[in-house]
Amino acid sequence: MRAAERLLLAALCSVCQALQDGMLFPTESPSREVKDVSGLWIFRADESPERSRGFEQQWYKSPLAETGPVIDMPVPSSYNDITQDAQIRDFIGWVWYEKDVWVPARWIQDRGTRIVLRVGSAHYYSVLWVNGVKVTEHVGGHLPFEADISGVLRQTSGNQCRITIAVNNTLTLETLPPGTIQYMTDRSRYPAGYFVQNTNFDFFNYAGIHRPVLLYTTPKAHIDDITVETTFSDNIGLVSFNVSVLGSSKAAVKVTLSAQDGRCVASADGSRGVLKVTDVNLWWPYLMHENPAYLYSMEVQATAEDGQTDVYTLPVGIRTVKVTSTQFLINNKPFYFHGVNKHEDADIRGKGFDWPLVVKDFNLMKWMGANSFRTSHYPYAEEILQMADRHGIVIIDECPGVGIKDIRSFGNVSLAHHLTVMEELVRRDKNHPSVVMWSVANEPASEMPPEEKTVFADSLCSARQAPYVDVICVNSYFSWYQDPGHTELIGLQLNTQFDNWYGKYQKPIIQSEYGADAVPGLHSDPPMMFTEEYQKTVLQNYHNVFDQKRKEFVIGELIWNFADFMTSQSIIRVVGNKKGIFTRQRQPKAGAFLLRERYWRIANETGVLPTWARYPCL
Ligand code: GCB
Repeated sequence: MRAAERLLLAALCSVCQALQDGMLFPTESPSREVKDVSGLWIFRADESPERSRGFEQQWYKSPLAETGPVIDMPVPSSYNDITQDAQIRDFIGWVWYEKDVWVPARWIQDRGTRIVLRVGSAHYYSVLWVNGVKVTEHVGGHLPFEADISGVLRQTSGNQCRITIAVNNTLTLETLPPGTIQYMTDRSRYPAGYFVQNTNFDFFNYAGIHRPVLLYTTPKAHIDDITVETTFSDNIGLVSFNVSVLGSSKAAVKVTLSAQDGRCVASADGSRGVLKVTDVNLWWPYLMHENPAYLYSMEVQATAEDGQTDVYTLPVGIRTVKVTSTQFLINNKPFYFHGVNKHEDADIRGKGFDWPLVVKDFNLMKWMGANSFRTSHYPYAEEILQMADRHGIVIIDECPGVGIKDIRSFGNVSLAHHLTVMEELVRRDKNHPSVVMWSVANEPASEMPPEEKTVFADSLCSARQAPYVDVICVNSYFSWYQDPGHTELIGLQLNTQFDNWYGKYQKPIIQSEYGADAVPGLHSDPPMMFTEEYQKTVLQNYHNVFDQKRKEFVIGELIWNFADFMTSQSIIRVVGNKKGIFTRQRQPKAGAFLLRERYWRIANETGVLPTWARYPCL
């Protein structure tokens, strides 16, 4: 294991460089093809004591099945809950994935075609080979990475393509989230070489290839990145765009913006410019407007000197975001976040991307009148952001800076990696109208005096960060972690919390977490901890205070959590965290009905609802 850890650290250093290329979501167009190579892969965990056998024996050089026993593994999925083997569930170190795919012959033959291999995400550190040749590596578990594999395919065995991906879930002081590997040296209690992975976050460290693996093509001269920024004045929408093209220095760029009915509403030539849209349809959040989530379609064409044209179409929502000392404004109108915190988490698949789950979750959020969610505690799949764009669900987009509690995670290497991850996140998500805020970290011990080693911090934005942020997000668990059982104290303590933060910084506040565990089906009256009645009572007490403070400077409330989720095993978790208002299988607890009533009531007070949506549950 030590070798694997060393390998991980060495790679971290080599990859900590500034980003150069864009990372547009792969879509088909007249010039681009996409081939999804997710599905059934084969898999082998490197169970050697040092986890280094795969590298020593070069498992990427030959078919994985020739190196030893392999098993089937679905992609995307975490590997942890797929088998009956606790060793696979709790595995730490390198696992190996492999799949043979066919690449269309014309992709290979046409030398003007660029072939890219893209992994939506793999947790945590990945190395990729194609036909035994290393094509890239990536540090970080929640963002995409890709490699141009045209050269490798053309040099090796043509259109047969063996993709090998080694993934290591080890977390160190310098990863995001951080962790430590602890070797247990007391031989009377632990066998030789015994180690555990320690972390300071409250969700299971699911690992594997979590999002789709795609092959896609572009012409050699291709649109590499597009950045749009939007604003409006009266009924004129303005879309500034910046297109970067790689592979040609003189490509002619043309940009066309179309309305939902296909009508062209503006166009321009050149790689930078501003499009003017008269009678603009703004992008509005769900429940704030009769026609929310309006998306234009921006088609970008780049024609290179050789006459080849690359075409990419980007959905564009025109909206503005502003923050005052007491309000959050979308399109200059006050927006109140009534929403949820989520996790990418489900039975069997762990953190694996799954369309049925995504669609079910959006249906549940809309059912309960939620207008927003936070991507606690890491970036979610881009397909989820696209859903949010299309449904008008507002997003606070969080980086995986969670559990940063150890003083040794505050050094320059950690900082450089944190900056790289933030850059990767913003590069990927900057054009989504649903994303209105970046969350840099959850509950870091940034208030910690340098000499201290570990400190418990209970607010997402701790005091040392507050001067630098636009919105203060506070997590608190009165009557749960503090004064357990005493719901009668919530009113006093929550009022004090809000008044202290606002008094000190005069910035708007979101209650970014609050809640209580409820084991579904457990009841007691008067309420006791862990029952559905207790969860409801905690929520009601918080809501009473929110209702006073939202008239002043509280701009949102996000329940912890949307659904129950898996954690590591501990004496405070009963098969995972049970603070969900839905079970892990997405069935409502009593708290879900309470929130549903509340959110629709708030929406009816503050939004402009379409007739179908008025008072659905009041
Ligand atoms: C928190 C954390 C979240 C935990 C939650 C809890 O403050 O931000 O990750 O799951 O509390 O339930 O303890």
